[in-house]
Amino acid sequence: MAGHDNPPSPPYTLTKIYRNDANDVFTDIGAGLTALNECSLSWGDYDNDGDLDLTMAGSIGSPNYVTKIYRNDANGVFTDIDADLTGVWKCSLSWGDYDNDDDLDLVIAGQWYDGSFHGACKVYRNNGDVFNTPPSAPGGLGAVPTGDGLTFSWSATTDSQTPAAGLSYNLRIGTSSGTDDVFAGMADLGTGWRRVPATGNAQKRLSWALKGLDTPGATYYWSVQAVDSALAGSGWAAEQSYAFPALPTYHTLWLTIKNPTYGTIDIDPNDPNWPPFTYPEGTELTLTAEPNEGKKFTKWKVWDANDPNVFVLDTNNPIAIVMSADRKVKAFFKCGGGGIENALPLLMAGAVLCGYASWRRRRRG
Ligand SMILES: [Ca+2]
Ligand SMILES: [Ca+2]
Ligand SMILES: [Ca+2]
Ligand SMILES: [Ca+2]
Repeated sequence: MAGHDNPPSPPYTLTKIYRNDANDVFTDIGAGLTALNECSLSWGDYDNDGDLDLTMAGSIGSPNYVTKIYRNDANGVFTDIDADLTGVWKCSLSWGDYDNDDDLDLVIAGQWYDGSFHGACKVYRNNGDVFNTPPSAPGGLGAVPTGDGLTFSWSATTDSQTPAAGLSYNLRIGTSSGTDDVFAGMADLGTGWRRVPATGNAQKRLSWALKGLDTPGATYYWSVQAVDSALAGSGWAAEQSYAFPALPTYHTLWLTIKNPTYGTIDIDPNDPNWPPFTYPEGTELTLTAEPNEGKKFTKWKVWDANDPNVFVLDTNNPIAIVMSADRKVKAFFKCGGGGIENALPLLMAGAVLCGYASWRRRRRG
């Protein structure tokens, strides 16, 4: 951090590095950096030795402005390399390998002064002779459904320059193989070449739970890459996919009755006219009755076909039933007075219709 403080006595500006010591403890490492105001800072491993170096620009007391690169010499020592850069304030700066030669170059923009103020926007090419190589692709990929989404995980990987703890990870997810239309990786889908000079979207995570990825019938194709401290991306790990089972969403079953008082629906798993499925435990089954020909809905009676002792009587329409076990169900609804008929679950020409019921089921998270 850098900028203007407001203590009772000087110095009024400061630039500090706070080391994250975990558990919300941050410790000033006393890096001895030039104090700046109206400034900007950016980390990047310009010398490809695997540690993050620091560039900074700003005012050291207007109208004196500097732009500096501090090389990270480990153990909290940062050395000003006296790079010959235009000093600017009210500025912005950023690392990126614009010429694709595997070292980080620098872009700066801001205001400089030579008796009057001028704007500057410059790209500085890094002419060093130590070059970065990309990390190895992560392995150990896995995805499991969790709540209303998927949790993706992978194993840490390695890099020839950046220590494993300094690597970040970048996830992509698509609805077909080789795409990232669900969650963009902002990297070439074939090679992993990074289109943005940035750490990976998963940062240092080795697993990431993303909500909203639970569409029945959808298959999600995904991969992950590692990004090193010079912002180079590895190739993509071998693509994985996770498929949610397709669920039939609606069945409209016409009820026929001889005496137009009651209707029945009977899901027979052996009946080729109806999907031969069992409703799995946890499924929410919604039954909607649509009485026909002036009849009035009055009551549901729903059996568990596996256990005739389990049934639901309900006068609400629709009703929702959560399967307490894997079950086949059998339902009747009443739309008038009289006795129950043993009707067939098929639309039969010439039969009198009481109405129809629609079934809808969905997975519960
Ligand atoms: Ca470095
Ligand atoms: Ca470069
Ligand atoms: Ca270069
Ligand atoms: Ca590297």
